[in-house]
Amino acid sequence: MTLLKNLINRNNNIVIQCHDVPDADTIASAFVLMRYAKSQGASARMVYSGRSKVTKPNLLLMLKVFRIPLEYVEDLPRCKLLVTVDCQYGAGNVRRFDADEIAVFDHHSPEIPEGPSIVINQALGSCSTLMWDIIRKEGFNFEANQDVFNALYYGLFTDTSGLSELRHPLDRDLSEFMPVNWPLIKRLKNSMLSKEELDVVAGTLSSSRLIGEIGLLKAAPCDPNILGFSSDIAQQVEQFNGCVVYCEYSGGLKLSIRSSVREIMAKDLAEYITRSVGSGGGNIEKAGGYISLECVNRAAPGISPDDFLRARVESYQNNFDLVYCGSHNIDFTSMNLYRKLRIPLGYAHTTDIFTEGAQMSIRTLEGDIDTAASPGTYLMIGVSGEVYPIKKDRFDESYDTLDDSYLPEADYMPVVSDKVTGIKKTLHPFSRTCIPRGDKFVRAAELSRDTKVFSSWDAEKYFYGKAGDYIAAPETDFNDVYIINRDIFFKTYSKADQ
Ligand SMILES: [Mn+2]
Repeated sequence: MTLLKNLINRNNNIVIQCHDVPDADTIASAFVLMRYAKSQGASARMVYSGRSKVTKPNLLLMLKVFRIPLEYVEDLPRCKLLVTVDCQYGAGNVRRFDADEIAVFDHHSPEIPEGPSIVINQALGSCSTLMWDIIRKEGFNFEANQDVFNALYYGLFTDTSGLSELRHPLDRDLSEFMPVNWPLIKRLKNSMLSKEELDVVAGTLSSSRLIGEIGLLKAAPCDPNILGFSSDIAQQVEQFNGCVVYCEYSGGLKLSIRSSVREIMAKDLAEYITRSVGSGGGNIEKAGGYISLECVNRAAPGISPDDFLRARVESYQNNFDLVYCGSHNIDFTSMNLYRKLRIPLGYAHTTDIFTEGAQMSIRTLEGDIDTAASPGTYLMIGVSGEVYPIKKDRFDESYDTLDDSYLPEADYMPVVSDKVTGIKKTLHPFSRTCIPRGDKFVRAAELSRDTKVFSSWDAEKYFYGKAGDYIAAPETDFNDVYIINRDIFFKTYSKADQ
């Protein structure tokens, strides 16, 4: 029996708790859980606590239009089962109440020990995504509960700055699951700001400093949406090639990050700034992150969080190399020679998956890749589940095929969808095994500094190598530079005699 069914079967009276200072994500997560519990014959109530009641105009509107019975409580009598959503029981952002049994559903970094009823997936952009994924797998009828779906969509929408910071393929899957009541979402979306918050935005914008070529702006403590809103404005400033807007937020600093040039991808800047002191992610132009004060104090005792952040923004700009394919001066000839191991990889015929001509989108952990189904195009599946299209001619000269199916050791099995019909298929049933033919040699070296490689065929993205990853080029063409992830490098290459 699944965790959720089990919890509900054993407890017919459930208390679902949102975090203090609730947001749309925690409210939507509690709402779907309450509706699901009721569909299973259990009764549930939704509560939140903390120092203040909800005042944000969009949230008041959300509670009203979906008729969500969210109760503010100062105290809560001991209950049998307490479920916290979008937060972790015992953490600083949720008031602690007594209960016989605790369950947790969240998508923030884990702050509590693991347990049988603790479900935390920090790869997801919203807790709404987590709840939707769990509850749809229980066979819940979303068609008959459109209000719940609209609430979840809005939860995801607000936690990802209007879907612009979708992190995980499941976030995208939720955003496309069913038609949404867009006029309603639009109304909610345009009730974001109170007059007081407009003043916070004004204060933030007047605090801007230029660090190297990146704008750094500090906001008074505010809702993350206000940060995102301010950073959307700062992004458009000519002198800023990127910007970082931040404020103090529940035991740390909350960051909103934007990029305006090819040389900076917002998600990499977010990851760099928060490395080992928090978490960060997003996409090319927009990203978000969080730095924990406790981690900063440990990593840099005596340094204020503001100075720490400033130093990170500075060092990001000084600590990576740029490599432009076709015009670099890297000395590959002096690097070690490596042979590509003949280990099995996966491949799939695009026309086995969809009919010829279909426009397809491949959803992978690295993002979406678009291509058309054609007899001349195959998909390659790497040892870690990475997917990329390859021309049939190139494939035929490089690989021998086997009849076995292929299953990589991947966290997320790639999904392909027809962009017109929306039909989605898992790649696994179509994948077969192939083995690299002949000997492929590359010159490669370990990176001592973070490096960005700009290829000639992608004007928007670059390959990002962290120190410790490998930079490589085929023995036959030193202009075809690429980065190989350290783990994948050791799995797929071995040192060759010079
Ligand atoms: Mn959330």
